Amino acid sequence: MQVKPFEAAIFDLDGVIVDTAKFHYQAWKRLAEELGFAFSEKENEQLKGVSRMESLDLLLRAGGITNLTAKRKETLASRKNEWYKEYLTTLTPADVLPGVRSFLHHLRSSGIKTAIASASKNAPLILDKVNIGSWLDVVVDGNSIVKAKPDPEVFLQAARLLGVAPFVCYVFEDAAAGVEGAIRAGMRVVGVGEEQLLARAHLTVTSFEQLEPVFLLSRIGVSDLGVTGDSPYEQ
Ligand code: B16
Ligand code: MG
Repeated sequence: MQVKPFEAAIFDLDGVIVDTAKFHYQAWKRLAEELGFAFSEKENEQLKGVSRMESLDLLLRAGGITNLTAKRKETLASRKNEWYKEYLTTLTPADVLPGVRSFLHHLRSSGIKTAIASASKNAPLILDKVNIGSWLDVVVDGNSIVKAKPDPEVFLQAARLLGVAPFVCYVFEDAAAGVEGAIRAGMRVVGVGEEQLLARAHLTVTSFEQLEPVFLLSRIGVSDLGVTGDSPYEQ
């Protein structure tokens, strides 16, 4: 198998660069409780990477709530977002996940381009609070896309703005919807989190600390990551 070049790294934000996924869960759980039902961490897994309004629909379905008007849904989503933003006030540069800064540093010093591809409309606020904007070439977020993950739009837009082809990109994702979107974009995907939840990723790690030695120092490609057989990325 021919090894594809690695020219760009595209990162999801919530749950990959910074642990804001826990704040989303806290806010959705609070909303569920206010509406009179419990919402587990397992149920929350499907909301990861999915847009705010789609997340609300999934939450309401989990609680057996149907037939809400669009206006009521807007109100509930805004309420959740206000709580979420309240939790974000505690965010500082120290909340960037372990190994992320060092990984970004190595990427950039190896000439690899970097981007964020997030479904979140709060991405600019988060990036500002954790102060990593200067490590990134491009940011695409929920304010500039029409179709949410698992649609590949956010990843393709990031590659286009970076000026690279999809097959030279690696995507780093913590959500099944994001892994699927990156695969549909024709990119290679590293899942960050639990392997059984991210089964479609080409490789899964629990942290960037674990990834850095294998990934960067040797500048390896797909075959070295154990992806063999009829890869859609083979040319
Ligand atoms: P907001 P990511 C996603 O961000 C989150 O994973 C998902 O839980 C959230 O619903 C979505 O952003 C929209 O976020 O309500 O802040 O616009 O993981 O794609 O960086
Ligand atoms: Mg995420």
